[in-house]
Amino acid sequence: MSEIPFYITTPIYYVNDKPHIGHAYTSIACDVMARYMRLEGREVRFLTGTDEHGQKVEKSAGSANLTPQEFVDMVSESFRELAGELQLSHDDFIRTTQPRHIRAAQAMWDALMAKGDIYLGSYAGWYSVRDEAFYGEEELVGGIAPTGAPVEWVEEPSYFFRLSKWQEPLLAYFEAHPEFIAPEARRNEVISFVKGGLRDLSISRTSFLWGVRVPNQDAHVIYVWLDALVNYLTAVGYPDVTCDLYQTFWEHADVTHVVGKDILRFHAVYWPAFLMSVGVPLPRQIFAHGWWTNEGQKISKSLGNVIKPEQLIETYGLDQTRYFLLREVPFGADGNFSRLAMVQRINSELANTIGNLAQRSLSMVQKQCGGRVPSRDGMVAGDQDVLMRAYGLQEAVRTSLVDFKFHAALEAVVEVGRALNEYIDAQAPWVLKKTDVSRMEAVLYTLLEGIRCIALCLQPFMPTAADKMLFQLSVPENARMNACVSAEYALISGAVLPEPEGIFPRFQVVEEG
Ligand code: ME8
Repeated sequence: MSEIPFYITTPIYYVNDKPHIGHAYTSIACDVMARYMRLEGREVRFLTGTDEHGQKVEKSAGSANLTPQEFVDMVSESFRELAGELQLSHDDFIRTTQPRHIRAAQAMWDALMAKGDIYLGSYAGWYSVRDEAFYGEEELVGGIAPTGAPVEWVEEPSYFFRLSKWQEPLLAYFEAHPEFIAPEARRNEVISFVKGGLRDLSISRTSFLWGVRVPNQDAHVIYVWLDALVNYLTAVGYPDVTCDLYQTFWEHADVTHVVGKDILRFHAVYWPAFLMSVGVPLPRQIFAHGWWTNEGQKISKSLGNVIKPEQLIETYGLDQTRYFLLREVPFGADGNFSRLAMVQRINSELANTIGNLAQRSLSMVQKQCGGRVPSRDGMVAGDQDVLMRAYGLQEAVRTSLVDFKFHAALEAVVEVGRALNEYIDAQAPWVLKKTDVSRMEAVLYTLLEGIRCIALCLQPFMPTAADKMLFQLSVPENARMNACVSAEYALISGAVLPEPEGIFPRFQVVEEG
């Protein structure tokens, strides 16, 4: 087990619009990792928050007839509420309009300037407000950005960052740290982008005001991406690099930024270049996950098919929503959201496999064993084999999560659930109760112990349901770490168990339309 502190971040979300399923997805993934690492016994810090400056936000505030400050206060609050609804276990929620961040962004500017990496020039080129990104003429496809966003011609005085100077150091870094950008396919894309040549980057704007002022240059605001990326440092105390928070969670930590593939370039090229310039250590990893579509279509406000996380939670339950999003699609790949797929996953894996197993086993223990953990005296080698599979989950989940393979970790857990269902059918404890009570008890003990391992492994994914399962098994709070998925922490025969209750209800498929 690694003793190195773990710092994980979501992107900070733009407050131009309300949160949707895409934001929920990234946040849930980070939450699962944060919870998992805490259960590993590591020191963890988990950051999320909102990106509140820039032209896009300024325009949205104007359309809403609010001042930018009123607007960002309102929308940022809806992201904070979402964090609560998703039961995120974040340690901090950062807003780029906070004084601590303005100070950090300006300090970063000063540091880049002191290194001689900023110069004054003028920008003439294409800009997309929707992407908050500059595009070269050759990148445009039929007059619009490669992302499909409209662009406008911009000519204004601007400060530049000497990004071109960092092309070779970046390539050398990628080569020396193959884990820096994941998954592999994304890493290759970034490498070919950097090999294609890096132009210096415009890092200030003069045509609007809603941003962090460039120190001593009131006409300029800092480019929103430079401002935004610094948030990860602000939240650990930058520019005070001697403080405990910075020392623990930046200088000596595994820092992981989880982002959608849309914003990988900013994180894997610009961000490390800024950090190299000022001599701040680089994060350990940038993981870019895939993109969700809705019933096969791009999710967009104009198509009117935005999926609101709170509606999913209301209909299917929070744990079920968290489970589906991470189970359905490998984390680096694109995914398609469909209600049918969601109901099928919930019914087959949660209700039929895990819920049913727990319900069957626990209610039999309640009736046949007086509501106490049964005796293991009658156990045979076959039961031990079943338990070894369950204990093997500790390692299976660990190796999957190290690579962000949430779906594989959950598959391993469900697989043990299926094996236990086969075991219960084959052993038929309802027959043994008449023929061999000692064997019946041993079988029920094996089942409960297997369910305990499943519940422990599900904690980061489905905190409420896992807690209910562990409560029903009378597993104390201090025996719920990942290391407890082992024989050493096995249930103790005779321990009193509460009345069992169903955990995962089945869903009826309701025809829509
Ligand atoms: O880009 N599928 O903020 P943003 C999967 N402020 N993930 C999705 C998604 C989808 N359909 N839609 C959004 C910004 N996301 C900047 C970030 S960080 C220093 C600044 C998720 O509000 C995904 O994580 O546009 C994506 O990267 C992020 O939301 C973009 O959020």
